[in-house]
Amino acid sequence: MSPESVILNYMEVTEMKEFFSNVPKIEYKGKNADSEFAFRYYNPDEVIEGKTMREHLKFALSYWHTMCGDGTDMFGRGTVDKTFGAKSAAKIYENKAYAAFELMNKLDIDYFCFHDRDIAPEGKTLAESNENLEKMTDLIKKLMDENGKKLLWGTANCFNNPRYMHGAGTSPNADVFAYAAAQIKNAIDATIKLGGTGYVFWGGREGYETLLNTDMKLELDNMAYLMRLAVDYARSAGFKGDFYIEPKPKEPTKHQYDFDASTVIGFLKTYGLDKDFKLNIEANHATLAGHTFQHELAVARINGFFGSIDANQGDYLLGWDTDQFPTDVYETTKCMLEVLRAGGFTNGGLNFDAKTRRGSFTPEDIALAYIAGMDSYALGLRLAAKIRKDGRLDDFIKDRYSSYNSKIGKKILTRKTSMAELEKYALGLGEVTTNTSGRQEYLENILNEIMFGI
Ligand code: XUL
Ligand code: CO
Repeated sequence: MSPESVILNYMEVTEMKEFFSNVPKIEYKGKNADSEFAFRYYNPDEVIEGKTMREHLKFALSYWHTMCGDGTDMFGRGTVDKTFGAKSAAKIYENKAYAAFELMNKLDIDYFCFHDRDIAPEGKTLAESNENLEKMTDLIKKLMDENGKKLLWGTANCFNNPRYMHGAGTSPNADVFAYAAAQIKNAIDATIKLGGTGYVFWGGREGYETLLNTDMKLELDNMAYLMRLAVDYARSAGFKGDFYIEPKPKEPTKHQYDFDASTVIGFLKTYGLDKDFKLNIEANHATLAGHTFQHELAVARINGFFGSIDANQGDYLLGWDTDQFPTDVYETTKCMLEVLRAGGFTNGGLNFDAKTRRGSFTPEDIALAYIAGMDSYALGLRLAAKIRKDGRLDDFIKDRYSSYNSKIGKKILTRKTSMAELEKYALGLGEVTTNTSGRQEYLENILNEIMFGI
């Protein structure tokens, strides 16, 4: 077999009407479903904690992975053909759009997310790129209206083109800063045109390789200024949605400035951008930063920056971003626990920033991957609600801090004490004899019992 024959070709028919012809409309069939093309746990209309699963989960398709990613890695070319049966660039991008809406319909996904260059090709000049974007957003807007689909968020790809080799807003080259600003302006216009409820800044190459050639302060100041310009422009153009920063610690640069949730919150506060931004937390970025996904979500929530989620998972043995579809139900459960604790999504949602493995190369694999991700999140939601209803874990935490409900503890909690009073109290204690067990293993067993108890 020649290498080419491995590449999957959609039928070479440009007026092709159906791109995922072996994928039927996916419906909820319950856990005894007799087909792999069914939801076992995602029942969109079922009500949990007062809202339907559809309203809780707000699933989104990631245009870049699903309509563009062809499996290319640094050791080999693509294994999947994402030209969708077309030959010319114009037709390829048109067909990507038709295929995206077909897939969203079949999977019952209401939202999508895109980078400007996912939906329309880059032209020879910025003006040409803008024109391409304008044409493609006309078509996508029409398809959104016809199919009742919504844009969760848009963004600009300011990392792929070689001009961004040293960053975009953090480039040492002022021309690159200007080009990035122009590109972001147009991506914001496209987001507004499509009624997007969010605009994301993921710091593609906003970071550095070595401090030997880097003025970190100037780069951070410039990055913040670009965000300020973007926010002010978007608000003046009528954008009512949320802005998000998506933290990631490394890759592509050795050190990405938006390292993790805490770093980003500090950055936003330093530059007075904290009123304008929330966070888009990605599972695999959290683990690359040495945190759990739940940690990053909790940091966002307790600081008032909970916004949206890039739902995927990494591989704990690998040090890079594998963007796998999320199937680890412990993780989806802990994630949905944080989402419920945050009061649910407002403008945000669950965007599958995930791709099938290079060897899963058929159109059916894409549908099966989404089904796996959606069912895993549906399970996570069901289990998170069960954990809250059970109450033992919440009660344990409440009880663990009960020493703050009376006496000196109450004075500390109500901020009504002093160093002198605390010293007097401590001297009177002799030694602390009141510590109680953290009971971690017992709590882990309760979690298992709630999740798997039969
Ligand atoms: C890269 C990543 C991006 C952002 C959008 O790691 O997650 O796809 O989600 O630019
Ligand atoms: Co992402």
